[in-house]
Amino acid sequence: STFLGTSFNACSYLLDDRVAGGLGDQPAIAGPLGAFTYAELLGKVRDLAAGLRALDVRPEERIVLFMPDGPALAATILAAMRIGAVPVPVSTMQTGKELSLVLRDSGARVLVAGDPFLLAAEQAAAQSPELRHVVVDGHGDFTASPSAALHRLGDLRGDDSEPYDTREDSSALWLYTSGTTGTPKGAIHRHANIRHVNETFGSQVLGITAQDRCFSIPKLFFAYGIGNSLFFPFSVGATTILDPARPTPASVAQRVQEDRPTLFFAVPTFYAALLAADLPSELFSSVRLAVSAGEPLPPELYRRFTERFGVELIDGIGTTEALHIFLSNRPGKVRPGTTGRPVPGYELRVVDEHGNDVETGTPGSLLVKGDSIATGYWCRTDTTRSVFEGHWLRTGDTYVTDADGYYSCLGRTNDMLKAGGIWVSPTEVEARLLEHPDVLLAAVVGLPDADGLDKPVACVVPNEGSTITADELIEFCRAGLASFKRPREVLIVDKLPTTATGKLQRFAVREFAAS
Ligand code: 3SK
Repeated sequence: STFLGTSFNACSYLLDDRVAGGLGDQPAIAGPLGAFTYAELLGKVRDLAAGLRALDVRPEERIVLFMPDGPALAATILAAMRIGAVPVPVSTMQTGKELSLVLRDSGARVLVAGDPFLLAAEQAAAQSPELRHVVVDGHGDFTASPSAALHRLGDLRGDDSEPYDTREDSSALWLYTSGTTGTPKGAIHRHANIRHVNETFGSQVLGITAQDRCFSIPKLFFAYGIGNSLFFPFSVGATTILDPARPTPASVAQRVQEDRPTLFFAVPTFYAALLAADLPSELFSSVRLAVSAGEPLPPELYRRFTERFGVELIDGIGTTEALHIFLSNRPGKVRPGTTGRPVPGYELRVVDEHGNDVETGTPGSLLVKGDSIATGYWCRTDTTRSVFEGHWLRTGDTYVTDADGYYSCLGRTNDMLKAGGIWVSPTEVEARLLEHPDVLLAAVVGLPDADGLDKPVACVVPNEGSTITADELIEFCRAGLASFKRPREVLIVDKLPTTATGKLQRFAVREFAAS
């Protein structure tokens, strides 16, 4: 009935349809945690779906997934979608405290946690009174929280033949992001959003086919990663290479040599790390196309990577709120130092502070419209209303276009920064520094490193008489924050630049720290 909207379930579309279309024997997943054909994966997903239903998980209920990349995480995401529940894959770089905030914010009653992240999961579960079930993947010990029953993922099974009748507009996936404002918030994605990113970037920019093998450095808990490693390959019957390892040039080189990807995805910081490592120039000979996103790719990195490894590299930009890339260079038509042109299926605008379109060559705020835009943030009405304007999403980036229609990023419109393609809130790092008894004032800004990529740098005013050192403060941040948020440099100063009303002048901090 039109009253209920059009039926569409992302799990059936990504998995059942491949098996029904004759690709059951095609490899769906490769990598160190196991290989699965599409038919085998569907069997696993049905088991998990039945097991989750047996735990009384209802449609629309959130299930937080704190797991490494591998078949278990992919299958659990799909199983949750299959029963109309909402998978919330979250960063495994989080501390137990950060995870507990997400558990409480999302109202999840079920947490699925995998080795080797059980300790942080245990701490989080102990602080999350609404949790009813913790499902553990792996053999590690886990002390259940007072409110939650403990289960093993391998024991979840049953016969779940039919996917739940979700609609195009039903919630399919939440992704937590601290972009745009600094506080983590859950962006709500519909089942239909997943189809849209496949039909746009996946099909029209990557040109993905069943012969492709995708390998993404960003993990499945990132919007960038879940598109690269799950949505694009499964939309055509291609293979995804899932690696639980924390990526280093050595671990990636091994994975590439063993699993021979054809599509490779990373962020500029990782391309810089690959170039700095001693790797054979033929390492990427199986790769037909490399993709960069997360932060702008400096033209020098583009040149060095393409010359050294002989692989085309396209730079694009997406946001968690748009689910994937909506502006991108195209293979064979790259203009280094730009983010390329709009991906078909998206409209872009560059506007001034009054919301009027600016002329070509004039900087303005970038807005995007397309069918993969999130419906909003969970329980953040004010922020939702300022970031989502009708059909348009405010990206928070300042852009300029040229006469040929290429877009170039000039930076963020606010103070947020990205390190290694991941959002870092300066205020969160400052708050951590201020927890140190020797710190009086702190200001954090993003400054380019030797490769031209932004990293957090702090200016700190210590308390009188303190002999605290920069290294001690960096270690203090590493201990209390996800490690990528730690300042890479701390400058000890006598005072911070402020306005007459005492407001921090972040631009002046940036100028000072850069000098
Ligand atoms: O940061 C990006 O450029 C990005 C790309 C794809 C999907 C999601 C994001 C945040």
